[in-house]
Amino acid sequence: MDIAKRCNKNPILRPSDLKPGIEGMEITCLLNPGVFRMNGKTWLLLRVAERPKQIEGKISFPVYNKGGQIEVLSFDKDDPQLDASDPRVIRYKGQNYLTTLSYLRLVCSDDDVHFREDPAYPPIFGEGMLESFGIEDCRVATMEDGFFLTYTMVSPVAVGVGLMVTKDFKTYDRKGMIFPPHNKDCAVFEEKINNKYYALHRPSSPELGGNYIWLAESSDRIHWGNHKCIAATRDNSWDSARVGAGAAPIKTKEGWLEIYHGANSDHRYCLGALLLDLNDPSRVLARSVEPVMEPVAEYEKTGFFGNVVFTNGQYVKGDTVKLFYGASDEVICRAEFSIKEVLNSLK
Ligand code: MAN
Repeated sequence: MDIAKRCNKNPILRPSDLKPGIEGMEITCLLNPGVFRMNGKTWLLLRVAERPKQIEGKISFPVYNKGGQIEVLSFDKDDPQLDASDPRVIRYKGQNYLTTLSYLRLVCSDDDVHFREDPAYPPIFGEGMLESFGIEDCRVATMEDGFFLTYTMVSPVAVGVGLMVTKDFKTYDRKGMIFPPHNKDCAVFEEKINNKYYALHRPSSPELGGNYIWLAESSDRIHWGNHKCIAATRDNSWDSARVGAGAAPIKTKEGWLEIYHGANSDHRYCLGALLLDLNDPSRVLARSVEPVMEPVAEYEKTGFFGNVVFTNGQYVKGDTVKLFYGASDEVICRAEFSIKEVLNSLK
């Protein structure tokens, strides 16, 4: 059952709405924004994915080299050593590469439909070897002492979770990798529970286990421990292959409500909900049997990588979750959920 109310202006942002941020590149995709409210406006921290204009018979994409400069790698499409069956990631001689380079870019809006850039807020690019394939899918936790940004660091050696802290989105304190590989989809709870910080994260365990949602605790948000698996994939279900947290859990009277993504083996990405105990978030009180949102709109079914609705950003106004999401790994959309309706769907 799909209980999302989609914005009738969707998609609200497309690659052609912005100018490329890296010289010589095109914007291929806009994806999965982090969301926060600041100065009475809604802000999206977009993941912008770029690559050079593609030439017939070749696959070319940018990476950062050891000196931190952009370098373009190029492969022949008919090279027998190349596996280019996935538009997002290719394999050549045993090494994986991303087909685009992602960085983060801020846009803001007064009406949640028309977004614009403000030159006072510069883009955030990957830095250093652990981000040489880019940075992606940033969650923004709005906390008493600043904004805590958790994002995916991608490089030839790892996919892991990085943390940056900012008070103004003009300067950033980079804390490095807080969850080592393979890990992504990290959402920090926006307040302490019994004097501890909590975060959801998604390690991958290829031999035993899989791509499951875990909970961790911390006293400083940099060092995390007491990890517990709270949601595994479910056989023969819409979330049979991978699950991962969306944005920071929403505090409700009935528990922490988390909107998460799940995919099956066909890489069809839907959203569902988890309800966690207010005092002990490792206790799962309820979980969606059916998705609360599925890729059903045309822009969710076709695009750079079709059949995807993926979220890692929202804000709450009364009973409404204003959810922003990436559709088909290409365009940015908005939908609303009634918290009451989501909670009822869990009963
Ligand atoms: C997966 C997809 C890609 C992403 C990489 C690295 O292949 O989610 O979009 O770029 O992982 O995180």
